[in-house]
Amino acid sequence: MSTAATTVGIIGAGPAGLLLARLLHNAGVDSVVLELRDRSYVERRQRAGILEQATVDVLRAAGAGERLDREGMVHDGIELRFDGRSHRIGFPGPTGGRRVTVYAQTEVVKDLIALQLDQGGPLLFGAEARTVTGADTGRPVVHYVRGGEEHSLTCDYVVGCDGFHGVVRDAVPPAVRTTYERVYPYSWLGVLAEAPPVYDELVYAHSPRGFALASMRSPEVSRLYLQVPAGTDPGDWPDARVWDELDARLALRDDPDWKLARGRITAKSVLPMRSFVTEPLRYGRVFLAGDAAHIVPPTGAKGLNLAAADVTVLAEALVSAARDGSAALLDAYSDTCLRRIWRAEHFSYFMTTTLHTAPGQTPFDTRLQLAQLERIAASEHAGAELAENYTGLPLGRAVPAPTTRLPSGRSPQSGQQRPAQGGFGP
Ligand code: RFL
Ligand code: PHB
Repeated sequence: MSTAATTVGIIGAGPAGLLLARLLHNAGVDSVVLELRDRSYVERRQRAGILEQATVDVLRAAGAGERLDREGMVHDGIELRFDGRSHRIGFPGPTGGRRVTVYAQTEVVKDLIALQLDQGGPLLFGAEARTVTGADTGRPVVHYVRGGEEHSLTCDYVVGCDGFHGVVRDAVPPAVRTTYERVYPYSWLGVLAEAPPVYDELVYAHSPRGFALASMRSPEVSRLYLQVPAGTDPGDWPDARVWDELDARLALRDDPDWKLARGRITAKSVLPMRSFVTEPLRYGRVFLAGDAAHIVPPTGAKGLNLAAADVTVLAEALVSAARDGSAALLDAYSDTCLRRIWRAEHFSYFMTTTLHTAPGQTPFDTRLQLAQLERIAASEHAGAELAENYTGLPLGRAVPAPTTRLPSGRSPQSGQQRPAQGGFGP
């Protein structure tokens, strides 16, 4: 059994933990990252593909933007396909110039791991956190196992970036914790294919056969998703069935001969869909960030971006506490992030329930979905609402804290202003 100490103990080397470690390192605050899996597993896990403008900006500001700027594909809109027709929703016009970037989570993680190993503090792979004790004391302790041996890490602060199945959430006593959850009755079958993208932007398709999404990883590689029943075995989906179903769900009325370009499928998996939030994001000196605190169904492309937003806010708060002993930003962390989180929860739920076909869905339900999609396609205002949510709120102006409205429409001088962001944000 060995013991060590650090300022910030970070559990999990996904995007949340790695970006937090990087931001702290840049500000001169030391940390140790403990990661259950080995490096190649973490670097290969196929997940998100879309980075909001604010996520790109924070990665750049953190010194992790070099390859992203070279290889990321900037997109100015998406295509909604329903009733056999395409409708483009443009982003920069209604959002004051915001766009999204297609750059896979695998690449973000590779870039951050390389920087951490080269310049940052310790990043220990194969280190499984078991428990965190003393959350409500001045020195919480992480108990972990590595190489079959037990170790402990004493910290000023512990941050659970250990994803939905992590253990740090359990350091928050049930009596102070509230969780909100919705499990959807369908999953996504996701494939990676050596085939050029369907179109130069992402296509989100509503069809009588269920939802389909055509995304991409590069000009030569497609990332494609199909709605399937919850509990589907990927073995029931041989490659030809995947392609046929994509052709059927993405079909265009005016071009009945249109088909996807097919290629070798190199990965295939089924992903359950869930919405989940635990509140608060802090107990004593233990904090939660990213998927450890909240899950969204992937239809809104929000999970990775929320994780980046959480740790951007948290890094600034930890630096302020470590440098000046000021607890104000740490005290505000949970409320600050929860406003953005609930906005993203709503958008992800909205995108999911508007585009998927639920078991037992009635023709009435389908007509309502199509009416909503038509409204988004036809109305500048409804399109702008989607564009604003999809491209994400700028960091630092997440969702403004509620202020009392004066009769004149101006905020009171003493209104609850969110503490100024700065330092890490754009
Ligand atoms: P992660 O990435 O799950 O990382 C958690 C890390 O913690 C480790 N861990 C432990 N380490 C030590 N001790 C323990 N006891 C531990 N328990 C766990 C794990 O091994 C892991 O390395 O969480 P993080 O960092 O919060 O990042 C969240 C994102 O990964 C996630 O929200 C996104 O991938 C969600 N998501 C998307 N988000 C977007 O913003 N845009 C997208 O386009 C998008 N597409 C997606 C997605 C998620 C998907 N899946 C697989 C659900 C598409 C899909 C298909
Ligand atoms: C992806 O490229 O993996 C991706 C894109 C958009 C989503 C979800 C996943 O909404």
